[in-house]
Amino acid sequence: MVTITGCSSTGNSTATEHELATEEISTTEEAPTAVTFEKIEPEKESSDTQVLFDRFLGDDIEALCINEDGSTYTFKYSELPHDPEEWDSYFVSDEKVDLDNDGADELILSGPYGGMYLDARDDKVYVLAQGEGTAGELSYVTYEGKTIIVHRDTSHGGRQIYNLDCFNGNGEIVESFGLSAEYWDSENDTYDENSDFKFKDQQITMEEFETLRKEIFGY
Ligand SMILES: [Ca+2]
Repeated sequence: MVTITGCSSTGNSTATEHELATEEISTTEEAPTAVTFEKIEPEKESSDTQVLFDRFLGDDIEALCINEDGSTYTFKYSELPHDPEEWDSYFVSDEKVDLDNDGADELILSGPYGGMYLDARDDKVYVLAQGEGTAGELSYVTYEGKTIIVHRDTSHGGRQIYNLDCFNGNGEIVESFGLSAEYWDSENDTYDENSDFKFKDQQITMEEFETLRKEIFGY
């Protein structure tokens, strides 16, 4: 039996309702000509969140991290390593991305294993996701119109595993799924047609795996 080392990134799949997808559209016969998505007052939201991020970066407030087991811890920005000579240091990235699909950009810190994503809500700053080791490298992709947070385990032998989590603006995972190839017994450490490929817990073929990897990750 083989055990995957390192952190599991997506143990929590409790919230699986497709809230974002199902919350829509009351049908009216006379369809309006203009679509009015932009009216969700993002201005105020983004300025409020930026104030919270600035307060965190200024050490005025702490960030709160909620672990998968429900335990929590807080930390100040100054408590993270910031030595440019050290590989495990954190720095503010100038990337602006709405990582949880709520209309406001998150704060991205570059750092070890992909760094850390911070979300501001309810007058607090939360860790939305962070790099969890070489078996849980953090990144994000856009897939089917949503920003999806990825933890990948692709730098070790025997497997290529991607865990994908779609968050909502409350820090909840609304959809969690995986894409993987496993080839633990492969002598040259590559997969072939007989390897074990899965997408969303379903067995798929090598060709389907490669098509999905290309579609989601671009390679
Ligand atoms: Ca957001």
